[in-house]
Parts: sequence; structure tokens; C-alpha cells
Amino acid sequence: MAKKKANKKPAPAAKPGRTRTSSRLKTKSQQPTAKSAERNGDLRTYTIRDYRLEKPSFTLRQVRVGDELRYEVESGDLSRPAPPIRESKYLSRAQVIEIYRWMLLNRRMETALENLYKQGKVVGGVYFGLGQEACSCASAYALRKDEWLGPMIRNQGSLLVRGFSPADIMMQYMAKAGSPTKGRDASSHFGDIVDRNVVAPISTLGDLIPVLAGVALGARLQGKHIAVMTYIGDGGQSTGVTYEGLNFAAVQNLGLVLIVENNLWGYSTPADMQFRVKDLAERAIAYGIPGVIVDGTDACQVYDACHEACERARRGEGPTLIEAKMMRMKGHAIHDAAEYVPKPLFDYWKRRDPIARLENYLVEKKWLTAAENEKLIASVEAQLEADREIAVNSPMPTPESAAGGVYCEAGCHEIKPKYGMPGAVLPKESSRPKPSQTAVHLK
Ligand SMILES: Cc1ncc(C[n+]2csc(CCOP(=O)(O)OP(=O)(O)O)c2C)c(N)n1
Ligand SMILES: [Mg+2]
Repeated sequence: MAKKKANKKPAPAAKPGRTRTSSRLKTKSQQPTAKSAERNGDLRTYTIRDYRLEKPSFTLRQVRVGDELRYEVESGDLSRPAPPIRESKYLSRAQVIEIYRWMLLNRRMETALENLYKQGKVVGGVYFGLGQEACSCASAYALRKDEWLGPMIRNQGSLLVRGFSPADIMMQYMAKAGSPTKGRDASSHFGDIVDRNVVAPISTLGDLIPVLAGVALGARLQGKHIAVMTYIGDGGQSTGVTYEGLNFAAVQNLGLVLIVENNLWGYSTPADMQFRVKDLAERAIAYGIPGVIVDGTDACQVYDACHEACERARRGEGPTLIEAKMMRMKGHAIHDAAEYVPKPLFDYWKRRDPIARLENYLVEKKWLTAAENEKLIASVEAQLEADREIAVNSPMPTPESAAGGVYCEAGCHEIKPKYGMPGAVLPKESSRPKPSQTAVHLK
């Protein structure tokens, strides 16, 4: 017979995220304080820069209504008014107005696309970035012309900033012959590696990250440190390739600016069910790179964080992870009515509409008079109407053209270096592999 064990209470399990200490054995005065632990190196602290002027926090409860799962807001103050826009450290008046215009164009173009869909003119679905215009436009605005962008489906505003016209995007959705993929692909799978330096979105979430890291590596081999920017959602950041791509960029000191668009939903899954960290920016700590949080509905915060990350990239100091917090204000795509989202959350984030907030900021600051604002809105509407006409009236592809390439025509694979001959200038000392680490078998 087994010996009966002493009736001893098992030690309480350590709470997740906390270190168990032998505090029971020590008197209070003997216990190390956080300060002394820090001095001894037993406790490390890390810094996450948080640009936000408010830090909303909500918890959701899952409820079942018939066969459907929905969510209710369990806790959090939904009645707060929107905070002011944070003053930019870098943007001039003209630049803020320019970003505001891009955001308006982004919003109005998506409304036009929704109408085209309802008129049966769109082939396939339509994706929207409603509520995310500040994140798309102000981030892309931080890049220089010769730098690179890898947009995702919500970043149609970034495409406009990089030089695609609303007509290009509308024709793409309508699969017209004059669209960037000549009618052979609908939705957002297009880029331009010749003039606009835009890598086409990759549907497999996370895969753009190593591709953009590779672009930065290519530029460095040609003697230039450039900033490259891409995006990943709160859902997509859970993929393995996100880790692999960002870790590679971190280890190689590549100038990647990764914007984690935390819009609180991945399809119908709330962000809370994707991760246990408080903020996704904390993930940066594990890669050994800076992590920054911004209010994704505040264009000035988004720009400032992206500008600083791009400057860091241009100095050859490596990647930055920027978490932009906002809310996806429509369903995943046009087919999704987003019934599962609690209505009060929509109301809360509607008060944080990025365009209305920036407009108020510009008017209150007297950077834009009411009359100038009206003129600007009218010019955006006129541009869109003209582009819509072009797109609607342009022809569909001819059947014979189906035999041609989608992205590729004869000769297009002659990839020429854009910045210089490979190996022209060596990278910064810190980012160069030590001789012992190089691939010896190649010698
Ligand atoms: C690796 C991979 N898994 C699943 C999908 C299907 N999928 C496409 S979008 C999406 C949700 C993405 O959510 P999130 O990353 O939060 O981006 P958001 O749509 O909110 O911008 C999913 C699951 C995919 N495209 N790739
Ligand atoms: Mg999401």
C-alpha cells in the first residue's frame, strides 16, 4: 500500500505572467523591492512608446443568439468623448491638409465602389477601410518616392498616396481591360514594381512581411538603406510567417516598418481571442526592436510614429513595429453585415471618425476655413466623378487577351538594380554579418 502523503496543501499555481518568488520564507523587509531587483539586474523593464491621448479598454462577452454567436461589451466606458488630435512634431499645415485630402479621397472612393457594387458593376467582392483612412494615408505619406510599400486589403488609401488613381482601383474591381491587372484579377491584388514601388498584396496573411524585408535587403545590397512598409491585422499577426519575417528583419537590421492594424476584429473574431498580451506593440520586445502604439484614428500620431520609424530605417538601424488601434467600421467585406459587433462599439468609434476629427482639428486651428474646406471637398468629389466615368465607360478585356500575362509579359523578369550595383556600399558595421557567421561553404 502506498504511504499516505502528509496532508500538505499544494503550492498555489503561479499566476500567468508573474514570477513566483519565495516570499513566504522572507519577512517583508527582506523581500527585494522592484527598484533593488532592477539594480541587481533581476528585473528588466522595457519601453513601449504610447502616443495616444486616450487609452480605451473594453472587454467583450460572447453570447449565443439562436444559432449565432454575438458579443456584448462587458466592461469599459463607452460614453467618453473623442480626444483631440495630437499635435504633429513634423507635419506642416500644408502637409496635414494634403493627408486630409487623401483620406477624403479614400473614403469617397470606397463609397463610390459600394455604389458600383450595388449597381452590379463589380466582379467579386469589395473590401473597405472605413475608419482606417488615417492609418492607411498618413503611414504611406511617411515614405519617400523611392521607398517601398506592401499594402493589404484595407489600405486602398495607401495605394492612392503611392500614385494609383481612383480610376485604377475602380477598374480593378470591375475587371476592366485598363485596370492594373488588365481585368485578369479582381479586388486588390495589384502593385507596380517599376514606377510606384508597390508590392502587390498577398492574400496569405503575413507573407508580405518577409517579402518587404527582402526588398530592404535588396536595397542594402545595392548600397542604400531604405524604409519599406507593410501592414498586418490583429488576426494576421498570429501567423507563423509574421514571426519569421519580422525576426529576419530584426536580425538583419532591415528597415522594415510593420504596422499592426489592430482594428479589433479578424472576420468575426474579436482581437481579445487572438492574443494574451495587453497591447500588440509588446510583441516588439520579443524581437528586440522598438514597439510603438498609436491611435489609428489620429493621422498626426500615425504620421509621426511612421516618420520616426522610417528615419530609423534610413539610418540603417532596423525595423519598428507600430500598433495602430482603431476599429473596422464595416464587415470584413461587402458581403458581411457585421451583425456580431456590439452596436455601442460602433457608436463609440464613430465619435472617433478619423476624417471628422482631422477636419475639426484643421478648422479649429484655423488652418482651413469653412469655405476652403468646402472647396477641397468639392474638388475631391469632382475628381472622383471624373474617375468613375472613366472606369465605368472603359472596355472589358477582349477574350483573346486572356492568353496574355497577368503580372508578367515577355522580358519583364529582367530585374534591374534600382539603387546601385550590388555590393557598392557596405552596410553599417552593426548590421554586417561577422566573417565567422558568413556561409563558409560558399568560400
Ligand atoms: C494565412 C491565412 N489564414 C487565413 C486567411 C483568411 N483570412 C483572410 S482575411 C482574414 C481575417 C484577417 O483579420 P485581420 O488580420 O485582423 O485583418 P482585418 O481584416 O481586420 O484588416 C482571414 C482569416 C488568409 N488569407 N491567410
Ligand atoms: Mg483585424
